[in-house]
Amino acid sequence: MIFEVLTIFPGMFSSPLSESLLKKALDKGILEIRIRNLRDYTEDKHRMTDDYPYGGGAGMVMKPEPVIRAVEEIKGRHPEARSILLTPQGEPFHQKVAREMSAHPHWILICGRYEGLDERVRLTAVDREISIGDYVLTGGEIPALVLIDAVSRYIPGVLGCAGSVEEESFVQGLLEYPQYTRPPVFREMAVPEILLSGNHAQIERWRQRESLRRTLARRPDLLDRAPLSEEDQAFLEELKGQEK
Ligand code: 9D3
Repeated sequence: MIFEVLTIFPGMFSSPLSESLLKKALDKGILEIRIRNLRDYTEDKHRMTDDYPYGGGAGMVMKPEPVIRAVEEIKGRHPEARSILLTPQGEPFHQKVAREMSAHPHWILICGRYEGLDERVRLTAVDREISIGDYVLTGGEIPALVLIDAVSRYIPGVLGCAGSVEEESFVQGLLEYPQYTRPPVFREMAVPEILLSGNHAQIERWRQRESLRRTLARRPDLLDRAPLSEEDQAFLEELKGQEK
């Protein structure tokens, strides 16, 4: 999978991509990330990427030419590449979007800065617009890293064999159950007996119930969409009855 990132802050990508699983995927060659400095696509002597907004107002707007030049150059060489603009006005980013993106081999990620981007960039060079959530950031660089991280997990060979992507409880629509490791007692807090029992059927049942308990307490909205068995539903009703 190839990600081409268009940014005026290429330095923001160095350390996140030089650690952990993404670094390993880059080293293995199953992931390729090309960070492109938008200043390199300017043609004026000051290499300007922003300008004043027509109609006035605070802040600056990203000029259209460098971004459009960069996207067209990449698409000229790679006609299958698709472009995404990271913007607060975009479609909300979810696991489903990450999974869909993983089916396509070549992405161009456009990181906005300043107060926004000249509208003609959207019209000419943007295939999709994505936001990572309802909070205000300083630009699209961190959102681009979030996309790369979430999508790369779907590339075969990125995760260890331990965690098959689809197995995770979040993907099944519930929050994860509590995890424990040694020591068996820490500051008088004991690991739940059931986890030491070796009874795998009982452990599975306990974990499922803890997932349901947590999801009901913290993210009840997820329960509307989660695939729930008769037993799950009965347990949730039992929990709801215990309130007050
Ligand atoms: C002037 C009004 N601002 C809205 C409160 C405009 C604005 C433009 C650009 C505010 C923030 C940004 C920078 N953010 C992004 O480029 C961005 C973003 C975000 O801020 N939140 C969630 N997802 C994303 S994706 C790109």
